[in-house]
Amino acid sequence: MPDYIAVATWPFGRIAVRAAAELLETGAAALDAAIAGGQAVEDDPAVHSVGFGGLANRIGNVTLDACVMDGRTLGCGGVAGVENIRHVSALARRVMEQTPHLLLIGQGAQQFAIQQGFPLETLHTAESLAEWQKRRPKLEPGELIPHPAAGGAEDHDTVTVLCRDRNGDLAGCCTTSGLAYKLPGRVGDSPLIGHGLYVDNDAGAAGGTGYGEENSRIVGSFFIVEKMRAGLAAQAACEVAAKRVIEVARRRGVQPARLGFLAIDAAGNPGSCCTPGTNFQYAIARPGRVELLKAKEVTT
Ligand code: SD4
Repeated sequence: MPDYIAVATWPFGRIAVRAAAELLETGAAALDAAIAGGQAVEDDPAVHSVGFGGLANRIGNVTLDACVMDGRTLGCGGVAGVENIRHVSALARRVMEQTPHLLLIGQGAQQFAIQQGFPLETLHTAESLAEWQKRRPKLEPGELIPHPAAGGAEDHDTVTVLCRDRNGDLAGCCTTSGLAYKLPGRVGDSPLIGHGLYVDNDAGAAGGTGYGEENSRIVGSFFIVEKMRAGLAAQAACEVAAKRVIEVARRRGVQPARLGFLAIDAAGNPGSCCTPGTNFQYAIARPGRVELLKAKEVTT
């Protein structure tokens, strides 16, 4: 029986991989474990960029994005721009399992959640409201959003959880409140299959975190999984993706955005990489140990 592995983005990924490992330890499926990991972070009000207590948009609303994917079947589902529903990873799973669709957004996603028995609740905490009041950008008329490379890491942090279970199956979950102070209606990479997350048992699993527009431009997670399918190790595949982000930024004459990539190959070997200045760390759980590791930063 192969050992399990769970990896998750950022230091708060430790919360996710601990929850995932608890299930994987008992022989649970990778999909259940990945969603349990995402949900543990959604529930933590101290994590200001995911779920309850998440970062608000330009007009002060917390709107959540999430997706899930099952590497056995390529089953997947996502939700975007969802207000007042905390467990959006579980909701994305319902989209996958209970509808013929892949992505529900905004009010439609919220109505579906209510039909599925999810409670409506405020996602703000006293702290998240105060933070929004204090830090919301004071923009000139017509000015939209600060340049991607300018946003501090505290303005965008998604939890992406990738798991391989004892059966050798892969699955993943990606959940976030998205970019802080985003324009109302903005959808990032996180709820989009292939962008924020992609998983295929035959090739590997990958996820991204950071400035979503720049990840979407290269369809980062799909890109990494396809590199693994072509024979690259998870680490090499993440490095190729980070280099591609840098190349594309050069072509566009802009600074590379802060982006981190995380992957596991079909055999469960992990890899990670980030663009300059991202300071990307990720958590990893294997039987009996949880570690926090620093991702390699690619410069050329
Ligand atoms: C987004 N990728 O909405 C998300 C935000 C984020 O680390 O990751 N952050 O663009």
